[in-house]
Amino acid sequence: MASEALPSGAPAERSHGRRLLVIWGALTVVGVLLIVFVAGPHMPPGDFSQEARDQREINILLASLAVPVLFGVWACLVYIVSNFRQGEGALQDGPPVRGHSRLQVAWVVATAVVVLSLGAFGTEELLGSAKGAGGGQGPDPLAVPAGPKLQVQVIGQQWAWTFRYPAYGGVETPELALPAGQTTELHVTSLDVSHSFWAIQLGVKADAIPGSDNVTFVRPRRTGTFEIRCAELCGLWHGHMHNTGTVMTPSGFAAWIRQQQVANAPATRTLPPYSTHYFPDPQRRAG
Ligand SMILES: [Cu+2]
Repeated sequence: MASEALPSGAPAERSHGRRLLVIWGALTVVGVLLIVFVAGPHMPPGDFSQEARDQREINILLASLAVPVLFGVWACLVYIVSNFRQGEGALQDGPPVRGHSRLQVAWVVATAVVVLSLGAFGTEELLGSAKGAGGGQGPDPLAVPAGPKLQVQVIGQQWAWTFRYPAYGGVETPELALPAGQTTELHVTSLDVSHSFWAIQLGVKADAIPGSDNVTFVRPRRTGTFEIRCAELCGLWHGHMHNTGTVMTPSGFAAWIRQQQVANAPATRTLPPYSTHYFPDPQRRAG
């Protein structure tokens, strides 16, 4: 019944609105500061590469945008429940509130601004920074990094990863080691079903699809270990398909690859020469 509606702009309503606005504003400021300065530096994926940093910044941005929405809903809920509870013995509903054009306009405008800004930001990121890092699309030819690149083949199969270094006599290992400060060109493929190679802290994810050579690049900035997971349900033991990779110093990597060559020697010695330089000739390239 419109006649019983609270008159828009009444003093009591305005003071409730102002109080709610102050509570919401204070919660939002504290929440955003905590997200940016306390949680932010620890947010995934990490700081191993520029891609990982970019992804972390996007996570911080999205979390910061979620804070005012979340606290807005919580503040309204708690404030309304604690201030406008129906007393004991009430037998009928309170009067309905109809129409609050300023609130409606503010709600539509604020929502539209958030959604359209995120849409514009996401489009710019997709178009402007195609560094070839994952997505299963293969690299944008214009985004292929310049300079020498270490080629590593990443082979998924149910349910393990194998890493192959064609430049080092076809060394093959279940461990992924990369030198810091050097661009690596990862060629991701699969022997059986679709998998997804996800080096989490490196910020790299690329689909591993049989017959496809899915190329992605990464330049680790520092040494340390990172997680590798299969990010696509690939069968019964999909959850077992994880591993730990290592970023080494260039000299540490050289020593490691020599060890691997020695360990691989009994196998590679007996193989025909071309096998030591195995690199797949894919049925098709991704992208
Ligand atoms: Cu899997």
